[in-house]
Parts: sequence; structure tokens; C-alpha cells
Amino acid sequence: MPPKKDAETAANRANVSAEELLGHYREMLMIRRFEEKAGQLYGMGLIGGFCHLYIGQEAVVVGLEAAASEGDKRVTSYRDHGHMLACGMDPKGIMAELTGREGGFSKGKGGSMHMFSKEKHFYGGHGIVAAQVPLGAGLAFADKYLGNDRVTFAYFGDGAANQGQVYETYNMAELWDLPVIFVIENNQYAMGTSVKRSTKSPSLWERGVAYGIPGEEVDGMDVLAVKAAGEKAVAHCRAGKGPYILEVKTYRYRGHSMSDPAKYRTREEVQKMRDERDPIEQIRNMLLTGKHATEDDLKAIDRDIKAIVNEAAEFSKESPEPHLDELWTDIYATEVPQEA
Ligand SMILES: Cc1ncc(C[n+]2csc(CCOP(=O)(O)OP(=O)(O)O)c2C)c(N)n1
Ligand SMILES: [Mg+2]
Repeated sequence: MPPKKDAETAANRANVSAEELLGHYREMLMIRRFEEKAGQLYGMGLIGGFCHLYIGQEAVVVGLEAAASEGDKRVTSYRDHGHMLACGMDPKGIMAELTGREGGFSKGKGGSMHMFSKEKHFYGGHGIVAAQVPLGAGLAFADKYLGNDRVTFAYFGDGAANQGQVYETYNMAELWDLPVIFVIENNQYAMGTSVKRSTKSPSLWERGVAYGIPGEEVDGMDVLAVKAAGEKAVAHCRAGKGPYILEVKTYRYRGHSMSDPAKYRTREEVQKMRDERDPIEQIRNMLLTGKHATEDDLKAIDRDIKAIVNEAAEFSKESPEPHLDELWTDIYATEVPQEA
């Protein structure tokens, strides 16, 4: 994956403040440390069921959240912890949901793939591949219907991009000019199947052209490039011009889920990506070479983040398991939501 350095990205880079770089660094590191801890808790048997880590893909969601505004919505797949952290959901509630405890975002009844936050406009966490794509268009439809200028980010993978419902959604979204950004997180693999084995089309975003939807490819290991592309997509949607597609080229370092034997790629491939393209290292180098921060400053940030993550892990162990009575709650809606 060659680094993309177009004029827009270069301009964005020249103007970027130390404060902004530090913010991206912190948020990406928070996701990485949280996921490392989740991996440990899984290994200790404290997390059951499925657990899909986001390590390596941090710049995608951090860059796009930097382009979003209050009230914008997001919906994604089962690889969802990073999206929740980046939109401001409490790490304690996320970790406690992973361990199936009462203090979790779904009271311990949803687990890794099924968490929601009305307050942060996070609509899940979906285990059925591509199911969140039409849901994302539905969220955008609601905003258009209500006449506000909110935008929805509907995230899905390269594997999901081969699902038929994605294209039915593209057609309706463009026909109705829905304010939805389709974010294809192309991490090059769908479980053990590489993109090269699943499709002959060289680009996934270009499939939108058939429906009249514009889009572009973005270097997903470069948080500033992602943010710049996100701002362009958001402006398009807010101007009432309909949907936009971002194919964000990224890479996951860990297995598909915690139970992946990882026989479909070499260790060298993963190591090369870590050594040459890591999104956190790139920002770290910019901070150090630009003299925006010292090694000690960055160590202090890491310590702070580790403390927050450890606190979340402690909470997720101490919070009790849900009471048996909870088996019968949260099944049917008791009230019909009136607002967006
Ligand atoms: C409809 C459906 N088919 C198959 C599966 C099994 N499955 C779970 S994840 C996955 C791969 C999806 O890959 P991708 O969309 O690239 O997302 P990534 O895991 O890389 O984030 C598959 C086939 C499923 N959950 N739902
Ligand atoms: Mg994938």
C-alpha cells in the first residue's frame, strides 16, 4: 500500500497544530491499549464469545471522528471497540460489557458485538456482515426526514463490500440523496480470505459510480489523510448532495477474532506493516521531529492511558454479573422514540 500524499493531505499536514497531533496520538493509543487489555482479559477467560480487535486500524476511526460534529451518527460491524472509544463512550462500560457484567453498555447481555449509546449516537455493533449498511442509510433517512443537517457514518469491511444489500442500499441512498458516508474499512482480509482472492475489482469505492455515488480511496494508516477525506465527505453530505464513499486502506495486525489461527498470511507481512506504516508511530515521529513533544511527554501520555485502561479492567472484573431477572428485560421497546 503506497502512502498517498496528495496536495490536500500535504496542506493539511503543514497547518496541523501540536495540540491536534497530540489529540490524535492520545486517541489512537487509547484504542490500542484498550484492545491489548481486552486481548489479555480474553486470554484469562474473563471475556467469553467472540472478540474482534481493532489493532492497526486506529487511524480510520480517529480520523473520521475528527471530521464529525455533535449529533452525527455512527454504526459499524462486530469490530467495534475502537468506534465506541473514539466517539467518547466510557471505557469502563465497554470493558464491562466485554466481560458480561452489569456495568456494561448493554448491562452485560450484549457482549463485544452488541453495544449502543443513544447519548453518543452510536448505533452498534452488528454481527451480521453488512447488516449495518442499510441500517446506516435508515439513520440518514431519519435525519433527512427531520430536516436537520446530521450525517451518518456507516462502516463496513472489504468482505462486507461483496454483499448484495450494500448495493441495494447504494441505490436507495443516492436516489433519495441520503446524508450517509459509506466507510469501507479495507483491511485486506475477510476472516482468512484476502481481497485478492474474493474479487477481481481493483477498487471497492468505484463500484459506487454505477449508482452515481462519488468516492475516493484514502490511506487509512495516516490519520491526517483520513481526517481530510472525512471533512470532504461530510461537507458533501451536509450540503444535501447525497451519499459519499470512502474506501480506507488499512490493516489489522491481530487475527480476525481471538480464535483465528492466522494461517493465511505470513508473520513477515504483518511485521512489515507494523514497522513501516503504523499509524501511531507516524504521529509519534511527527511529534518528536517537529519538537512538539519530548519522549518524556509521550511516556506520560502512555502512563495516563494505561491507568484509564487498567481502571476499566478492574471495573469490568468487579461489576457483578447481571441478575437473572434481566433475562426478561430489554426485549421489546416500551416507548417509541420521538426525536432523532
Ligand atoms: C451474513 C454473514 N455471513 C458470514 C458471516 C461470518 N463472518 C463474520 S465476519 C466475516 C468476514 C467479514 O470481513 P470484512 O467485511 O472484511 O470485515 P473485517 O472482519 O475485516 O473487519 C464473515 C464472513 C456473518 N457474520 N454474517
Ligand atoms: Mg476486512
